[in-house]
Amino acid sequence: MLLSLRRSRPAACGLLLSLIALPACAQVTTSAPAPVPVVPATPAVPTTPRPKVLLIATGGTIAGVQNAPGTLGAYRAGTLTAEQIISSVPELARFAQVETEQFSNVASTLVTPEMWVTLAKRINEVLQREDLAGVVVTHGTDRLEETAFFLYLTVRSEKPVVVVGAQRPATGISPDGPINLLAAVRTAASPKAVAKGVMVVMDDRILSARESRKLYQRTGGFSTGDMGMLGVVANQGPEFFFAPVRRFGPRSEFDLAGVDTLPRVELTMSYPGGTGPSFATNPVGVVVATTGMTRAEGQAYRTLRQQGVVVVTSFTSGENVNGGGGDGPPPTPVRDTTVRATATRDTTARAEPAEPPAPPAVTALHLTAGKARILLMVALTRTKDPREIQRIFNEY
Ligand code: DAS
Repeated sequence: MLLSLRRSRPAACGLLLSLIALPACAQVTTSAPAPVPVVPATPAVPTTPRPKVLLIATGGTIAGVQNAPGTLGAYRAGTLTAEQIISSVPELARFAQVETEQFSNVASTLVTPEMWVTLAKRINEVLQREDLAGVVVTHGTDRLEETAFFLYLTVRSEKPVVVVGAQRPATGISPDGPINLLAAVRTAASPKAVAKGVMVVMDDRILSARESRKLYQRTGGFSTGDMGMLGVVANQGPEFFFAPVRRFGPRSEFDLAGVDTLPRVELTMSYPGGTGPSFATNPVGVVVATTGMTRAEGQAYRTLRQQGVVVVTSFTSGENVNGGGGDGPPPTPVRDTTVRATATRDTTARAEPAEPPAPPAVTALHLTAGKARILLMVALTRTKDPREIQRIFNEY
């Protein structure tokens, strides 16, 4: 039932009411609804050919449905199908011919690295179609930045790939999914988006998948921080101001042919008083988020390196750029052949036995530990040499 304002009201409330003071001055009552202008449900579709975009749906809040629609209540992510999602945004037809494919329909916490591999292979395959301008992947926001970064590393095409989600369910109040989807499709359909790498489009912002992060669970929550946006989806469509310059797309060396699973890489954190991890069975690699390690942590990670585990350090904020990059000579490998001298009471130097050598640790450049883990997993499909992996971290 609709609510309307009763017209007879106290005189003092006249001007005020027409501005802001509705709750104080107006009596709210129910009456027959006023006629509402009829808005055509389907916008005029241009007769000129529109670019083809494939929407690959994986689930998430953008496909979420509530038990009590139109409330702030709980909802089930990954409920609407790809077809249902696009049919709720008729405006899409003005800008693209959208085909759909249902890859999965899950909350993104259920997306696994094996699913990344299958998804990336599928996108690489479909982008070979000459008639396809680009791909949009709909995805839950909880793990959106991870999937997008994996695709950034492994999709070897210049065509636009846009990952998009929503912070409010499709049946909620003011859902952001429809406008995000429209912006994503317009971006994927645009020649301006070619050779920009995999992008995340949320809240009219075009973000590089390398840098995009979910900072909070409200609209506007995706950001690239200091690194800035690539562009904006304005009324007239996507406008780019910047382009990424690191390795991605056709220049990526990561070929997933023959890869079905990714090497096991663990994620750890260094903290005051920390002693470092120990594993029942060693992983192939470890990424540690750290601003600096305790002695015990340093020793624990050194032992892991001695045992052949590739160790990557990432600054806790993900914002640091010191380390293995730059144009200078590569960092001197840690030789660990030093014989340490300990001063004794009678000042005679006594030699301690040398520690066994440890391969160097790898430094992540401006990557969160979560993204460094993904790059390490992908790098380990090609090499286990930490110097070569440092080269990869310097380039991507
Ligand atoms: N947190 C939800 C989302 O924002 C669910 C998910 O990630 O799938 O999409």
